[in-house]
Amino acid sequence: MMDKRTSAIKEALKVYFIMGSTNCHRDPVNVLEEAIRGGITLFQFREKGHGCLSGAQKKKLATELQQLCRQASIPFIINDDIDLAVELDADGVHIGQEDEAASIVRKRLGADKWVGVSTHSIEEAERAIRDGADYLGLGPIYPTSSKDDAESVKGTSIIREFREHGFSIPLVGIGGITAANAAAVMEAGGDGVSVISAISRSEDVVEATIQLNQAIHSRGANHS
Ligand code: TZP
Ligand code: ICP
Ligand code: MG
Repeated sequence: MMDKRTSAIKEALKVYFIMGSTNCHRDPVNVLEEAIRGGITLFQFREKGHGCLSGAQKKKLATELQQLCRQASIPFIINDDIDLAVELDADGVHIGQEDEAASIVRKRLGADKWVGVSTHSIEEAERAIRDGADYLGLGPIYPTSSKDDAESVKGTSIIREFREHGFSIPLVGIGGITAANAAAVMEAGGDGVSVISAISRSEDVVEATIQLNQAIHSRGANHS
């Protein structure tokens, strides 16, 4: 039997929306509102890239987005910024290989918060799990234009390899995922899909989110 924490995380990873002000053509608050209406299951505030906010402005936007998540009972994760996560009492942090070790993040956040780690190899994953990660982000699965320093494209085979290796930790795919290719991520053994542009750049955010939800529940997706 899977413990309650793990099943809650797997459930939350299904439609994982990541966004910051630089990913939106319009007010990020409206974008998140619509994404919530469309049925996202988890949100990550990732304020990065050219022209991104910092200091008080970053904190203000984070607070507004967190408020929306709270109203909708959607967990609110912060990318990289552990200080901000502690200050706002966020539900968790997502870090990459170039950030603080997961063990340090875990100590700072406490046992109840969720710690996600981006990993690109079995070795990185073994370390992240040892260090107390709750879930792993795997990618880029497909080509992406949302991350300048993205690693090489991995395909869905990285998810399959992790499962074949025996990892039971929650896994989410990232990078170039859309409603058209999301089912393949689930079929390979993913617990969900995380997306930036498929939602943030969509003309119709509610509809795009509904489509992603349908895709991960479609035939061919993993129902285990
Ligand atoms: N990490 C790996 S790929 C990526 C991140 C943050 C960007 C994903 O954005 P998109 O627009 O869903 O490809
Ligand atoms: N995976 C996830 C879930 N979030 C990220 N910011 C990332 C990889 C780089
Ligand atoms: Mg990082």
